[in-house]
Amino acid sequence: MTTITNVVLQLGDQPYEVTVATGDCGKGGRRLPGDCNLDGSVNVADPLCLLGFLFLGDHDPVSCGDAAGSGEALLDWSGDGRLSVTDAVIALRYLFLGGPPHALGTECIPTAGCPAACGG
Ligand SMILES: [Ca+2]
Repeated sequence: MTTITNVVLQLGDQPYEVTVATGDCGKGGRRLPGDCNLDGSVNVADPLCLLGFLFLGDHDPVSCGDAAGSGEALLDWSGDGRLSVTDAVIALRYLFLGGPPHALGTECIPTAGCPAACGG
């Protein structure tokens, strides 16, 4: 939800009225890259969730948007624009072998067209 508020700022003798928008501002909800099961954390359940989606027809974690930072990009650990078993392997290497983190980082990011699934 976006809230629009008019605020008057006094700079010296001059008042300035500005409009401030707070909330999601249309960017979508915030999600954690790699959090396939949308529980707000990344652990072994997430690469298993991705494999389930890819090979078993489990729930669809990617259909909430297709722009950068959206559902599919959030599971694309390699950042090559495709979802494959490689992304699950990269996730497991990150979790257990000190491999590189998700291509989009390790912090919650706005996701176009997706509901929120992490803080903020
Ligand atoms: Ca998770």
